[in-house]
Amino acid sequence: MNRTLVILKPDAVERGLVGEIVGRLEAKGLRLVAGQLRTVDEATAARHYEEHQGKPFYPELLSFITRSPSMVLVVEGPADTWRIVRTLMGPTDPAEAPPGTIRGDLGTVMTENLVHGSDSAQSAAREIAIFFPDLA
Ligand code: 3AN
Repeated sequence: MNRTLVILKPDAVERGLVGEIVGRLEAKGLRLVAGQLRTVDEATAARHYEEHQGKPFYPELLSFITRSPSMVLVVEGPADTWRIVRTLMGPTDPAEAPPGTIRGDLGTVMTENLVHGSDSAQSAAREIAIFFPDLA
């Protein structure tokens, strides 16, 4: 079995879409391993988004992810579970995400795109260690 990190971001929690999104992950056949509703602090957000430090959208990204609670999950499935989650999420920009995907069905703008999923097996291991060190 293979694990990946999923964050239902503040917009998803604020809009009451946690059940909808978790339902899609479960309906696909992925299993919840860990889950925590938490307000991500700035230091944790900076570790998580270190690849984006210095980019023009970084300050907005940090203030968005820290503004209110996120639902942080670890999900488990077969090989390359990170890829399965990314397919369910759709592309980063909800305006381009096709219907049937989480972002395509539920989002409109890039800055509030509902969900994060690790983008490789290596990222999954790194990000699970940041949010759930006991699982690493
Ligand atoms: P994804 O969330 O699809 O993995 P990343 O990791 O490239 O996308 O970006 C992380 C987050 O940064 C995105 N979810 C989005 O909120 C924000 N972001 C990425 N690129 C841009 C951009 N060009 N303009 C504004 N926000 C962006």
